[in-house]
Amino acid sequence: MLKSCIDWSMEERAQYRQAGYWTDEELSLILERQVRDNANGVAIIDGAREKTYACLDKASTQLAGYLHAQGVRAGDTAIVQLPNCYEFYVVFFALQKLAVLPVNALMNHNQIELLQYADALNPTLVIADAKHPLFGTNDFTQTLQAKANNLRHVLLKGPSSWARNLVEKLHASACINHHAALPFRKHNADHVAFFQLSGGSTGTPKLIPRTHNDYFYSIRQSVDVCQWSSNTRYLCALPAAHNFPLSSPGALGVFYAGGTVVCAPDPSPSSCFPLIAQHRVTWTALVPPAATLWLDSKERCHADLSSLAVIQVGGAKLSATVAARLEDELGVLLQQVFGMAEGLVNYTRLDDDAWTRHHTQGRPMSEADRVQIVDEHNQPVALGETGLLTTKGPYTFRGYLNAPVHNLLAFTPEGFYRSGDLVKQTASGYLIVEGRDKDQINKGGEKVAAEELENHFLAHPAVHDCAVVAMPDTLLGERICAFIVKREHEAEPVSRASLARFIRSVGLANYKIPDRIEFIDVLPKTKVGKVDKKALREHIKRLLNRLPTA
Ligand code: OOB
Repeated sequence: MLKSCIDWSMEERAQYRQAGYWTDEELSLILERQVRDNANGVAIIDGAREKTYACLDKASTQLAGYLHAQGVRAGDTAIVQLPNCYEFYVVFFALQKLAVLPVNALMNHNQIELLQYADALNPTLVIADAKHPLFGTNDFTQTLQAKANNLRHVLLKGPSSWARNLVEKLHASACINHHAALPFRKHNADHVAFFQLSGGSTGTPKLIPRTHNDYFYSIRQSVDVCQWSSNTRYLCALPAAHNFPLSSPGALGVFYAGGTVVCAPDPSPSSCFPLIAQHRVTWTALVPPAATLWLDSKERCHADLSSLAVIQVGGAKLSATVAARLEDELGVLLQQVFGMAEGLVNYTRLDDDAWTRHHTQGRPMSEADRVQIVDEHNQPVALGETGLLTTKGPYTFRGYLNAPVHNLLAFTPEGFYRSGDLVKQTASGYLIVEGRDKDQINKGGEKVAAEELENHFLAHPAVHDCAVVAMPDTLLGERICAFIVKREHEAEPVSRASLARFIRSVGLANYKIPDRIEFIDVLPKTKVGKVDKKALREHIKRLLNRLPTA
C-alpha cells in the first residue's frame, strides 16, 4: 500500500543517487552521527531541561525498545500529537529507529482531524499529550479504535488515569534490557519515513509520504543554504510538526549540524523574547503575523535580542514593508522561505541584496529542483509573467497516500506537482508569490480547505448551499468567511449564532472555524456554472469596507 504511492522512475532514482542527492541513509543516522562526534553537545533545551545528543539518543532507543517489547513493529503506523517539547523529538527518533511510520498532528487538531488520520493509516499506536482535551478520558480513544482496529497502544505525555505515561517509559530501567536486545536493522532509505500533512484543498486532508532519501536530502541541502553549524541555536516557536520548523532547516537541520534547539511553547513575544535572551538564540522561524506581533510588541524595548542573527519568515506572503521593518527595527537579517510540505523549498540567500530579501520569496534550494510556471493549459508562460507553479525534483513527493483520483489532478502529465500557487519568476530565478489558484484559505500560515468546511455546513438541515472564501485581514492576511444560502420554508429560521455553534460543535480544529458567516440569497455562478468565489471575495471585501454591495 505504501510503496504504491511513491513513484520516482528508475532513471530518476539512479540519477539522484549518482549526483549524491540520495545517499541511502536513514533519518535516524542524523542522531547516530552526533552521538559519535558530539555526544555531550546540548541538542535540546526545553524549560529547565538541557538534553545532550547522548541523552536524546538513549531516550529514543529506550522508547523504541519499550514499544518493540509491546509488539510494535517496523511498518506499523502511528499518530503523534505532542506540543513543542523534548519528547516530540525523542518520539520522532524512536519511531525512526523502529521504522514505524507516524503522522505528526498539530496540537490544535481536534477529533475530526485525528479521525481522518486514523482512517487513512489504521495506526497501531497513538502518542499524545494528557493535557489535550481529547485525551482527558479514554472516550475519544474508543472512538478512534472504532475507526482503526489496529490501535492497541496509547502513550500520553503527563499523568493520566487511564493511559500509560510516555515520560515514565523513557526512564524506566526495565527498558534498558529491551535496549540491549533490540533488533534494530538497516531499513530501506527509499521507503516512507513518515507522513507530512497537506494544507489541502479538498474535503478530506491528504497525507504526504516522505522517504528517508528525499527528506534527508532536503535537510542537508537546507543546512548548506543556511550555513548552519554546531554554533546554531535555533528557537522552535512554530508547531514542531510543521515542515518549516522541522526541516527547513528546522530542528532536524539543527541536529544534522550539531547545534541546539530551544523549545518555545508558541511564537508570541512574551514566550520567545526571554528564551532568546537567556539562551543566546541565533536563528528562528516565524509566520508573517507572528513577525508583525514581534515588531509591534511593547516588550521589544526591554528585550535583549542581540544574539539573533536571522529571522526566517514563511508559510504565507510577507509584505515588503514588514520585511524591511524586521531588518531595520530588530537588527536581524531576514530570510524568506516559501515551502510546502509536499517538497519544494525556496530560500532567499544570506548574501542576497535587500530588494531580493524584501520583495521575493526566494529561489529553489537545490540545483536539481525543476520549476515550470504554466498557464491553465499547462503551457509555460513567458519569463516574468504570472502563472501556476509546478515542480519536480529529488525531494518533492510523487503522490498523496491512497488518493489515485486526486493525484491525477495534482500532477501534470510530466509528473510535476501543481502547488496551486500563482507565481512569477525573476530573471535570476527568484519566485514572487502573487496569489493562489487552490480552494484554500491561508490564515497567517494555517491552511484551511474551503471544501472541508462547506461539507460540514451542508450537513446542517437549514443550510441549502454554502461557499467558504478568504476575506482580507490586516494581521493574518486572510480570515475565513462562510456564505450560507438558507433552506426555504424552514419552520425555525436559522441564525448566524446557531450556525456558528453548530460548526464549533462538529469537532474541527479551532483555526478552521469561520470568522464570519454571511447569509446570501443565491451563490453567484461563473459562465460554466461553478460557484464564483472571486465575486464572493469581492462581495465580502465591500462589506468589510462598508461600501455598497454590487
Ligand atoms: C509551508 O508548508 P505548507 O504545506 O503548510 O503550505 C504550503 C503553501 C504553499 O503552497 C503556499 O501556498 C503557501 O503555503 N506558502 C507561502 C509561503 N510559504 C508557504 N505563500 C507565500 N509566501 C511564502 N513564503 O507553509 C512551508 C513549508 C516549508 C517551509 C516554509 C513553509
